[in-house]
Amino acid sequence: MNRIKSFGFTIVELLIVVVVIGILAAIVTVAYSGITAQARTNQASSELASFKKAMLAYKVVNRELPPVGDAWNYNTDPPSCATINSLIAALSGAGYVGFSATDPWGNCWGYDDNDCNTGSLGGANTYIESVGPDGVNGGGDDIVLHVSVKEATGC
Ligand SMILES: [Ca+2]
Ligand SMILES: [Ca+2]
Repeated sequence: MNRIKSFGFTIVELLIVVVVIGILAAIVTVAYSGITAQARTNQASSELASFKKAMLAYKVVNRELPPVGDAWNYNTDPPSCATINSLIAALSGAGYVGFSATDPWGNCWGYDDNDCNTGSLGGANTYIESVGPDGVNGGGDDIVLHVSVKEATGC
């Protein structure tokens, strides 16, 4: 066997060590990315729950989810930032602050308000959502939170 004089290992032994280190590094990388993805999903759910809490508190005072007397829908894919920024401004004006316009993947939250709407949009759900890791609407990874379910009356 050819031995490297200073270490006493064969080339084959060194190659095996390198391959084992590579496999371990790959396992750690995959495990870490899975943990990161789950953490982001949990963060998105937590932030959506915070939005919902503030929105329902807003409704107690204003008798309607923002905006009053109109319908907001993000209408684009991924969601435009204008709608969520308007929601954040409305909540901020009512004293509910600290909300980010973007989800953990850097896309703006989608917000579709139908609360208290009349006409064709009357009685539809109001929801706020993240389009998820894929950055587009749908695909099975969206995180959607209904804020108010079919409240078209009593507003
Ligand atoms: Ca409304
Ligand atoms: Ca998606």
